[in-house]
Amino acid sequence: MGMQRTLVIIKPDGVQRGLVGPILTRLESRGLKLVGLKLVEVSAELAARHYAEHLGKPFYDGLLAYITSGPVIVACVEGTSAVQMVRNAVGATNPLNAAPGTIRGDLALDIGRNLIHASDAPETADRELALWFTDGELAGYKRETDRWIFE
Ligand code: D4T
Repeated sequence: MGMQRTLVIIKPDGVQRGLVGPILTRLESRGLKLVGLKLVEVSAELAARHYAEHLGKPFYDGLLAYITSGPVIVACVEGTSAVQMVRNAVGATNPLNAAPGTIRGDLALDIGRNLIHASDAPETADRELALWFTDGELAGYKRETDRWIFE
């Protein structure tokens, strides 16, 4: 698979627990390129648009309260098969089932405080990136290290 961009959100617990650096380091160290990064205080409206697919589910209200409970870090990362790559690095939705070595498997305990969001498919990534970033906030640039990361 070729180059993809995907959306990552470090949720309010990640910011509060001082895990922004460690989480971004894992993604950067993998070779993924940061093309967008900002801190956002999430409005109820944006939260509802982001989690529209979960409307009506029993955990919906708690999910919206959680994501709006403090600032989040939103990132766009780019790399080969970035969508699946980041999902694998993040681990299962419920940290109980997240493999050791994954972000949730190493740093989280509870499904309602699972630290991080990552887009689950390329089409979702396109939709979510448009929701969280304007085109002008995403940078197109080359890294000198790219030839050491991509064949
Ligand atoms: P996000 O979207 O936050 O990256 O999580 P996932 O992609 O891994 O999982 P999801 O969309 O199925 O769930 C979204 C969000 O809802 C919370 N959740 C989920 C919950 O609190 N209770 C539940 O039973 C489920 C299924 C956790 C993640």
